[in-house]
Parts: sequence; structure tokens; C-alpha cells
Amino acid sequence: MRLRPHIAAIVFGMALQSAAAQSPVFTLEEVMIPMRDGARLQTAVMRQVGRSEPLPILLRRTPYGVPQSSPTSMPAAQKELAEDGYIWVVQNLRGRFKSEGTFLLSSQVDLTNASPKNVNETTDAYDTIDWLVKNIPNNNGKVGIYGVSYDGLTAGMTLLKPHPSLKAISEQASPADQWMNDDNHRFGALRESYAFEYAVYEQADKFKNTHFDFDIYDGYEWYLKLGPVSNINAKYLHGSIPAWNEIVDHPDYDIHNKREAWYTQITGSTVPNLNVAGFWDQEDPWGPWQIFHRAARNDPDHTNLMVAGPWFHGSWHQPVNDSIGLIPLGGHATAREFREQIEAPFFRYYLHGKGAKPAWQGKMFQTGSNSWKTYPSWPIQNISHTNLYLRADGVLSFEKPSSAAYRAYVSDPANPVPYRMRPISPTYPNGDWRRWEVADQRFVDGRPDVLTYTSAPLDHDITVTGAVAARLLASTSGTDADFVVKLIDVYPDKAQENAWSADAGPAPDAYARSLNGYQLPIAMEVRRGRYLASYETPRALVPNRPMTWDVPLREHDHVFLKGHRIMVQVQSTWFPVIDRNPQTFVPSIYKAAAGDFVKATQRVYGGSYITLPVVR
Ligand code: PG9
Repeated sequence: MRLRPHIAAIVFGMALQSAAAQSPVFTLEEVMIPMRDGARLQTAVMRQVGRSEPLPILLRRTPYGVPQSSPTSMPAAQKELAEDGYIWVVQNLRGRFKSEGTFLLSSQVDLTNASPKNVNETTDAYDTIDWLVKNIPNNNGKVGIYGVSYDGLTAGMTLLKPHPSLKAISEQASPADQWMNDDNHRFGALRESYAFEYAVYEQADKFKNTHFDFDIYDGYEWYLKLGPVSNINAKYLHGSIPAWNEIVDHPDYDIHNKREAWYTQITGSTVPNLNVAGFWDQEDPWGPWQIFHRAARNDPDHTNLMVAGPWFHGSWHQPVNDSIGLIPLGGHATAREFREQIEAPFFRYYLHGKGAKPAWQGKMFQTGSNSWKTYPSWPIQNISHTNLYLRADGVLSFEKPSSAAYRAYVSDPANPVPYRMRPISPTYPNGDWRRWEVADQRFVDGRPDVLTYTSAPLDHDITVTGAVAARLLASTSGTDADFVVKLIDVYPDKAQENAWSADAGPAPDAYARSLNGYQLPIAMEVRRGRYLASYETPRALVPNRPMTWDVPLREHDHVFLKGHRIMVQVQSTWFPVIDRNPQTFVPSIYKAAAGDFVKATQRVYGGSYITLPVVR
């Protein structure tokens, strides 16, 4: 069958290139693929130069734009896969760039509605695959879909109604529930800077990714001057960004937000799926685990796999990943190792029929020990749930304190704790956003509104593999409040030899780039008081009444090494990644007025603890 280009075909001719090194590695054609409702989606089809045998198709669906030309060397993210050979297909989602239709920025799927007008990312993927296997010459009839983040979401959503030719999925850093714990919120607490900047990025202009033009250099200062969240529309967007309007119109876990949680419709491992998560993913650290756990409920053929490593959002596709921020990984190039030893063999088996079926359920790069671990099943069973108690004297102890004495601080929305060191760069493009979750927490340690609890230096390694959680016994003098809990690995003061001599001393900027005394976050999370009793119906807190605050801290695989100390920090603001809680209960924080934001006194009681899944 012939490939029929509907838009100008871009074909790269070898004749135009003088040196072989300059030759494109793909031929590239652009096609418009029709969907069931008639909308046509802009799609780039790339064939590896020099590969003429029938090949499987590897599809990626994205809102960020398709390639307009071929690279002259194989991109790092594709290199290992390209050795097996694929027909690479990249498609713009409906309503993005030249793709027709409307980009809703939505993951709603109604599986009960068979109307051709009922279109969503699941049906668009289905129709695309159907068209590809019938129209792309020399394909072997097998299709894989993969991608990171939004691209991963569109991959994951194929689980709901897979095309029969879809033989393998790799959902990587896909969101699962935007209200509960992915990009836009953490258990209903708004990720203000991210949600706003992302909505503008994707919905301000169909034909590009838009960067909001900040008129103040430091993001912390910009958001503080902005005032209440309602000013985003009042002063800047004026209702022009539908995704932002949806966020502020639906503050609670209502029907709309529940419908967005597409993963709840997963019935099992309908197609082999390699789920991939980063332990320091600053955007979607939660979704892949939920997708994995849902599919694991019905996985008779053991085709639902979970991989996680020391990665930022998608950094497993970077050429090199031999450290996480300043933290070295024992000489491992974890990104390349993942692609070479996990990702490529997975697609090789399911799409080329070569190699062995993965005989494990989980593979994690465990930090601290800096080694790959293979788990026949996940979560692992040989763990003891071990509590570490927050004592009123600031000590973190394995022994339960006999007294419920408390520590207190005043949380002031006019002076919130920054979530990363100022000045804070915009989320896009580049800047420091990607790395903030590994930042040394000494930048807030000692603030009067941050409580720090520290253990004695460990006399043996403690391996934490599985779900971490905190349970605070805490109160506020207000009627609403946030509590943020951070689990931190504190490096010894002499963790490493300094790279400078005693006589010459450190070069400018070198001192802070040592690991000595480094406070490395392992897990961090926020809970919002109004949602303690119900996510659907927010309730006011009773001033000064101690309550149990359960703070889930996600799944991890980390060794706290002998000589290190374990630290927990507690605070009530985390700005501007989390919007400020007025600390006065209001029906919707997104409609709060400046006068609603008040200081509050928070107390954290001695019975509070963090539970670690310690490997026996
Ligand atoms: N984290 C981004 C995103 C995915 C899905 C929905 C909204 C945002 C991304 O990096 O694609």
C-alpha cells in the first residue's frame, strides 16, 4: 500500500547532502489521518534510512508538535530502539498545530457511548492505529505506543480500548488523576505555578507552546504580588484559557474531576505495558504507579510491569543520567541502562518477537546502594512497617515518645516558605524547575515556620522499599490549613573529600556544591485541611483541635546509609508551587479575597510519625 501524504510531503534526499555524516537518519512524510468524526490529525511518519524489511510501528501522540525535519544523527532517546528498527510515527493531538478539532486538555473517556461524535484520546489512538496498519507500506502489523507525560497519558489511555494490532504500550510518567496527585494538584491542593503556566503553555495558541511573559524576575515575588488565585483571570487571562477555567470552576473532587481520572476505568492488563516513573519526577510522580496497580488487579499473563529510577520528569530519555542533581549514582548511566536493558528488550519481544518475555514485575534503580533491583512482584513482601516518631525536642526517634508535647509555629500567608531557592525561574522553558525536588533543603532549615526533626546518625543501612506515609497529629488556630511533610536523607558533614586544598580553599560557588551535610529530599507531600474528612465536600477545621493528618508519600526505593541521618521537615506553605491556604475556611479558595488570608498558629504533637517500609 502506498503512503498518501495529505499535506506537503517532506522527503529528505540523500543527493542534497554532500557528506554522509550530514545525511538525515529518517525519511519523513507528513500525513493527515482521519478520525471517526472526520477530524484529521497531523502525523509525521519516519522511516529509518537503510531499513527496508517489514517493521513494527512505534507511535507517539503528543500535544507539543511533530518533527518537521529529520535529524542527521539518531536522537539519544531513540538510539537503542532504533537498533531493532521501527517505523516511527508522531502525531499531534486533536486541536494542536495542524491537527483539526479542539484540544480540550482532557482525559475523559466515556466507554459507554458508541457515537462517532464521542471522541477522546482513546478513540483517536484506536483510529490512528487502524489507519496506520492499513496504510503504511511494509509494516509488520504490530504497533507499539509510548511516550512521556502527555505523550505517556495518550499511551496509557489505549489500555481502555486497545486496537487489536496494538501489541505493546509503554506509559511513562503519565498523569492518572489531575485532582488527586498529578500535575495540577496534590490531594486537592492546587499546584498554582505549574497549573497556570502549563495551561497557558498549551492553550494560549493552537500553533505553538506559549511561555507566559513574567514582568518580575523572581517567580516567588510575582505570585506573591499577584495575590489571590482569582487574580489570574481577573488580571491576566480574562477567562481565555479553558483548562484554567475548569480548574477554578471545579475546586473539589466533583463529578468533573472524577471523570478526568481515566485510570479508574482500567479493567486489567489489556495490552503488555511497561509503566515508567521517576522518583524525583516534578510533574507526574504518582500516575504511573496508579496505572500499574489498577492493571495489576487483573494480569493473568504477567504483562503489567513497573520501572522506576532516580529521574526527573522524563530524564530517562536524556543521553546521560549518571547523577540526580549533585548526587552521583555510583557510575551508572541509568537512563541509557534503562533504554538498553529494559525499554528496548520490552518492545523487541512484543513487536519483533525476539528475546525473552520479561520475567519480573518491578525493576527499580535503588538510590543509596546505587544498584538496579529486580523484583518478581511489586510491592515486595519482606518489609517491616517501621515508625519514626517526631519528638517535641526535635529528635526523630524509632522509640515512641511518652509525652504528646507539641512544637508550634506561626504560618503567615504573607511570608510563605519558598518551595525552592529564590529567584524562582518560570516553569518553561528550561530553568531550575526540573531539579527542584532534589534541592538541598538547608535553604529553609531554621526558618521559624519550618519544623525540623533529625535522627541520630544511623549505625546501619536502612533500606526503604515501598510506600512511605506520614501521620501527623496536628492542629491549627485557623479554620483551614496545609501541612507539608518532607522526608530527607542528611549526608554526613564529611560525606566527601572536598575538591579544594586547605590552603587555597574553595573556588567561588564550589563550597555549596559539596555533598557534605546535604539534605536530600526523598519524599515530599502536602495535605489540605479542608479535604481531611471528605474530598468531595470540604469542611472547616475546628480551631486548635488536634486532628490526624494522613500524608501519603508515594512509593520509593532508597537506602539511608550508615552514618547518614534521617530528617523530617514540617511546614504549612510551599509557595508558589502550592497556592496559599487562606487559613480561614472559605467555600472555594479560588474565590478567596485578599482579606481572607490570615496568620495561624500550627501545632505538631509528639505522637506524630512517619512510616517507612524497611526491608527485613
Ligand atoms: N506534565 C505535563 C502534562 C501532562 C498531561 C497533562 C498536563 C500536563 C507534560 O509534561 O506533558
